[in-house]
Amino acid sequence: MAADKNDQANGNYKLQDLEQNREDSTEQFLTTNQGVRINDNQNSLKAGERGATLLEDFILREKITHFDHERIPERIVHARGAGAHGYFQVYESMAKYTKAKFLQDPSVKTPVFVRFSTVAGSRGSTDLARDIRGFAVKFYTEEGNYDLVGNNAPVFFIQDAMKFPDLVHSVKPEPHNEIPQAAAAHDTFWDFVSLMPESMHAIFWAMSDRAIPRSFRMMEGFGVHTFRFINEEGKSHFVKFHWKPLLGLHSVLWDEATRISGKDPDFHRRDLWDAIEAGVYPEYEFGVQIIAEEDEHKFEFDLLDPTKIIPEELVPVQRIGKMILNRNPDNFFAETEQIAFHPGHIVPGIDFTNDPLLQGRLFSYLDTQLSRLGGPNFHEIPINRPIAPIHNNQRDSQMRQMINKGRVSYDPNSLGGGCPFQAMMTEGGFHSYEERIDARKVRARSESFRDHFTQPALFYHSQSEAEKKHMIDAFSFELGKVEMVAIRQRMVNMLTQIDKDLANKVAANLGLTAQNPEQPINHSFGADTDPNKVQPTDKRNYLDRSEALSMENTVKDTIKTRRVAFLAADGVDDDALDAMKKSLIEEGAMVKIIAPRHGSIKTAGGAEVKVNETWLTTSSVLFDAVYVPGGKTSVDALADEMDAIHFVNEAFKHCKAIAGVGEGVEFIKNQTYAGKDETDKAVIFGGTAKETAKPFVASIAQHRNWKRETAHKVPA
Ligand code: HDE
Repeated sequence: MAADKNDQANGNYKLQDLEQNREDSTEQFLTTNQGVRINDNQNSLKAGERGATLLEDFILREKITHFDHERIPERIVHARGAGAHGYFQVYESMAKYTKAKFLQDPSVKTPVFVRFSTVAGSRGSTDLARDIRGFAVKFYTEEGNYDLVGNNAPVFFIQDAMKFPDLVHSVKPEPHNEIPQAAAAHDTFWDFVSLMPESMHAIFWAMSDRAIPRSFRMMEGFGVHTFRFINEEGKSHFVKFHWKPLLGLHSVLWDEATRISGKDPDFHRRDLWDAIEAGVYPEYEFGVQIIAEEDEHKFEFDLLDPTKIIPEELVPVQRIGKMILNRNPDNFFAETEQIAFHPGHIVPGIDFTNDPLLQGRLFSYLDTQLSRLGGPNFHEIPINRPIAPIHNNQRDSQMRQMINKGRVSYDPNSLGGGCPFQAMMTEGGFHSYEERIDARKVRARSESFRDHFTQPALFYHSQSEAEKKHMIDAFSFELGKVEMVAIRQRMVNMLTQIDKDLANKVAANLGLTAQNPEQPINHSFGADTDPNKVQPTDKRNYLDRSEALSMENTVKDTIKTRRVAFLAADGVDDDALDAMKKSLIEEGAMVKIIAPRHGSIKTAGGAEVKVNETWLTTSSVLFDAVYVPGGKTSVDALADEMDAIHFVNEAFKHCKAIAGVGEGVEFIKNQTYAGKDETDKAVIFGGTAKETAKPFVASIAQHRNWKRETAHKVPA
């Protein structure tokens, strides 16, 4: 594992803490779970060689029994995920706003474990589903564990926890036939959301490119709810949390996503693993939007409403620290599967608001671990164990690890000298923020939550033309998979409330006409309220555009960890191969040689070059760019190979950078669609690899040439 030797130097106390549970079988005897050495692991104990197996065989029974019980329930949502260890450091003390210790001292490295996930699919489903991604971070702080359980979208589909089971039932596979897996594109989901105008903002994020990220390392994270920072004086500020990836925000195309799902359903998981193993550690800056308590009501939306963002143009995101993921788990089950996140795991200096979605989450996460991990001692599982000491009077239950000494398990006591003591606030004792409450007990929703259309419109209007087109395609695809025409119609009618042009385009693709709904149906405020009082309010306009919402404006100055395919065969030109490889690797890219067979190929100069993949084992959709070096016999072999031609065409279709030198130029020009358009700046031809490398690197850094998408239709 990467960074192993440096754990100590890293100051990563959590990794040291895990050491006591790590097991390594190297040079060890095979034993039973009782430590008895096993002499035959091939045969069960029988009454004669051909006789029945004996009940007495404790070795067989132990082995099979353990196997029979290997599985635990998968997470009800976010079942599919991948995790990594790392650490977090604050840039400068945030003492002005919060007393949280891990946000005070820039020299302190706080260990973290991060789990990224999709939401709807099962544990074995594809990484490339169109879905929101989970972005959950556990900080092992010296004051106890703090979990920031966020998503890669800053808004959620519902405003009140009461609706969560309905939302999840609607998106999960339909109950009668368990179809479709890991997809929102079916009737029950769109039936539900088309009756829930409050879901529109999150729906717009889910229909955008953000829902098909290129990598977990290239997506943002958001705490979603408004939280509180509390400082030493007890003063509260509202805060929204952000994660900003240093590699920028990048997505794949939907067509590509569906193909990746077949070629490598573990694409994101593998990408994270490979980057960490290669020592190119994923990095994210931690951002906060801070709002003074007095400004709570100054916005045209409610800070407690989880379907709203605070546009960065209204409150800038301050980048206050950095998280680096530098170590893969040793064991997926022990760490990534058993980690238990809970928004209620907070530390002094951070507190909740009354966001009704957050309030419901505070119940759900502890509860769900009881059935998922089997009992209330899940905090003792190594990955969940805090590095801060635990002392309390909780006792017993399944799988208890802690051996509590003494007679006393109650408080107050005199027999134990009154221990363990309550901590004063000055001693780090957690004290909930004393928010003033003076209210009636009601089952209701605030009127300030009724604007559902302004922010999806802001989101849509902030997208680039390419991104808008992708959203129209996404709505058309998803609704095209809905069988009930009435649901499609209700949904396009809802879209007219947000953007008429979008609604008309989607309607046209569905063979419908978008109509202004006389009154959008809204059940979300309660069935027995006067329907007129609960309708969404009309769209407003407090901001035309927010640059931060478009991925077009992201970082585009690096090709670190980008995967580049070199298509080559025997006779490939030595310089064309070596010089390009050197230039790309210098910039941090990952180069793979794709050839007609495994083993190695021989260059024109007689050198042996190891082959990484063949046409059979890989595909262009698993790469960011393609390069065809010269060398006559090499290029002739490619020209004979339909899969090689398809490889380039498909990369071209998906708007990727393509380069060729020497005879490679002729191959691209004569055999593929990529050579047809001389104005296409992301198709680069050169005489030598050296002169071609620079523009090629610049094109890969641009991620995609979206213009190509509208200019060319490629039958690949
Ligand atoms: Fe979750 N969510 N959620 N959620 N959520 C779970 O907890 C729930 C919500 C999020 O990698 C479950 O341990 C309710 C918002 C992530 O282990 C469960 C509501 C956000 C993960 C649960 C929400 C999230 C979960 C399932 C509405 C973004 C995966 C297994 C009231 C801020 C964490 C588990 C991991 C997981 C409940 C809404 C993010 C059932 C009731 C909003 C990233 O407890």
